[in-house]
Amino acid sequence: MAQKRVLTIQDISCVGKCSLTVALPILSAAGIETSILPTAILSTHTGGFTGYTFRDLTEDVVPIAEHWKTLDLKVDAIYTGYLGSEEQQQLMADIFRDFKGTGTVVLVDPAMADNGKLYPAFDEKFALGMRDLCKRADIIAPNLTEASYILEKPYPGEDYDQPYIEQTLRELAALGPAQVVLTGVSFEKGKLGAAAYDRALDSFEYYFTERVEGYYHGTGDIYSSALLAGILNEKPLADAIRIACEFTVGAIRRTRAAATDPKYGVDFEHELAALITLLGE
Ligand code: PXL
Repeated sequence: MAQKRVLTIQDISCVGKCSLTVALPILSAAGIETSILPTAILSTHTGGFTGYTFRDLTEDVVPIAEHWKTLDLKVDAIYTGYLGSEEQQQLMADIFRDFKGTGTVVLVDPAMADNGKLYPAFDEKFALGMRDLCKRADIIAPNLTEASYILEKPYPGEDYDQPYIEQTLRELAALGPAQVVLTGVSFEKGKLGAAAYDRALDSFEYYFTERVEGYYHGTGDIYSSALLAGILNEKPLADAIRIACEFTVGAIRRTRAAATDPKYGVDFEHELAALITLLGE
């Protein structure tokens, strides 16, 4: 079988594992060739660190893509995460047009917010740009905060039920994506997981694991990378969300047990062997 290739478009945070520094190793471990387009270079991610540098790479996007167009580059998936500017959100439409072939899956993780708040670099206008990008995706993977910004609904905090989640999933799918995976969903104290909706089948899937106390940076990016690894390894959506949940919580559990500072990211490296096993089952 031909090796699959992903093009992933996110920032490089030099310290504090997230975005490209987790997507690359996870997709590689899953046997997927991973091409990258860095959106910005930061000394650290923007959550929990202060004084970080931020070099916006927007002006490099078009020349890089123009060069690739001379290569007849084929990709099985395009996966966007943390973007550096509103202009980049618009440039992604051109990237999707130029590199999306038959069968290419476009996954948009609207990495811009968590816990009811936008990340420091972003405002409401950026959030609406992310909504527009989600319209062009096949699969989106927001958390509940991002879903609220995209749909311009109040953030429900922990005050929601299954009908609310299913309505939210349907509203997100109505924007365009055929499949929606909502992360950080909990209906029961001590449990946390993901809810997914497949528009063509009009079906919902859920998967929960134990909730580990604390806030762990970069876990949304780890989740989306593992989700895409599952999808490209031909897993049905229900299996892909389960594998991504188990992988992510495994990394969180290890990090909690080691009591390391969670802003540096979670120990997903020691879970890669387990991920490979889950993908091979
Ligand atoms: O994990 C999401 C993320 C990615 N990239 C940067 C971030 C964050 C979250 O804070 O700051 C630069």
